[in-house]
Amino acid sequence: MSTVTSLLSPTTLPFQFQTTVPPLQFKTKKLRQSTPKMSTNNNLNPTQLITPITKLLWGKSLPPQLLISTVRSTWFTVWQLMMSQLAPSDPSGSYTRPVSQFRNPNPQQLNPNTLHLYAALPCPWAHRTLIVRALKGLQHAIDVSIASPGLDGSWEFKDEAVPVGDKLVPTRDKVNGATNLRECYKMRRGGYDGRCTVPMLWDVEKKEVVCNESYDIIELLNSGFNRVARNPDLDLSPPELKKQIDEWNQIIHPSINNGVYRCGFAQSQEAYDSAVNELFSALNTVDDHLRGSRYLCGDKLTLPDVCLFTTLIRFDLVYNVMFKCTKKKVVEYQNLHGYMRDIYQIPHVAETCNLDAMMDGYYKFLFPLNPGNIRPVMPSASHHEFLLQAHTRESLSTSQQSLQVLVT
Ligand SMILES: N[C@@H](CCC(=O)N[C@@H](CS)C(=O)NCC(=O)O)C(=O)O
Repeated sequence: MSTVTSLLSPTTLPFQFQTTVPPLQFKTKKLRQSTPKMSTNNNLNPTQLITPITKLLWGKSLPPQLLISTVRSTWFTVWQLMMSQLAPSDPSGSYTRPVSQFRNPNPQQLNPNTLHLYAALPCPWAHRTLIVRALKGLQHAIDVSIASPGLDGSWEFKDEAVPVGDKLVPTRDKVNGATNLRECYKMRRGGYDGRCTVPMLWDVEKKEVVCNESYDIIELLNSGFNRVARNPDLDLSPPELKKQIDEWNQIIHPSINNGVYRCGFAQSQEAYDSAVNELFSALNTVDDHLRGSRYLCGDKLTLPDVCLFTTLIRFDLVYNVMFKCTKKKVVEYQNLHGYMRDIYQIPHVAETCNLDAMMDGYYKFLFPLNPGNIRPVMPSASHHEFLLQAHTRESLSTSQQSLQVLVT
């Protein structure tokens, strides 16, 4: 991936330009005069450099037709190469999510006091684990290191960011002192050469990856460590709701959580059409259901609600625009937006939602889908203040039991 990224570094001209450019030697003096000064932080906007170079070589700007036809074919080829590596697809161009390598942790064999969670704020899969950790009251037992997206597409650890209110912010690697997540994965006995994804649960004593599959981690946090949890009575996956939970998971994971990625990473029109239809049909099903039910499985918040929430909170901010999930915004639905605000307002949930980090993580770092790196303005209905507005969904609850447990 770093090879692909470096091929596309902003300072590299498309290949065909390089081959057609006449030798530069005898013009270097003039070039130096007409090249704008580098800014002191080396943060030069490449267009500042390219325009004077093309003027110097051709005497004027490049003809738009030449520019467009050359860059179009070059860019499309490189985009396909890059997507095939970063977002693998089947022959029809549909995104196929790679499977996680470390699964099914056994709580009997784990000591919560030696566990450490690696997460990142833009990532919806990591976000699930941060929410369940907070709702269960496990923050004191299982500490978290929060990675930031790097320019080469990897997860990095930087110096502790200054907290904004009570929101979680990126941190350094608190247990391994690594500068990026790959280093941590590689520290396990036997090393590691696969995808280095967040969330990842790490055993500090054994220096081992315990699990890197978000649903396994939230099940573990929900029921595996009640002996140390401050909120042991909260059960987000109670046995009597297991059947409903499984049924919702079978809709929400493929069609919504992964569905938005299948829209954004589609590599053919057909693949996109099929993903986007499936996504909005699932959102309609959920919205209809939520008309008469406070949460997906009734009065009690359960794991599928947490999973749905982390996609919904990013939907209007990111997926609607960048992943082309354009049929509707969450704010336009009758029930989904109130439902999302209801969950946002559960104590400790808003702390896990760093809306700025979410926007930056996608628009500024998911380079293949937004090569210009421009971050659009945050929609007003996605602002923290708006999310705190009344939702009136309490009236759908037939009992107060679930809330009493949540508010401890
Ligand atoms: N199946 C995993 C997916 C996690 C995942 O895709 N995480 C992304 C961030 S949103 C990641 O770390 N990607 C880095 C990579 O693929 O190299 C889970 O649910 O835990």
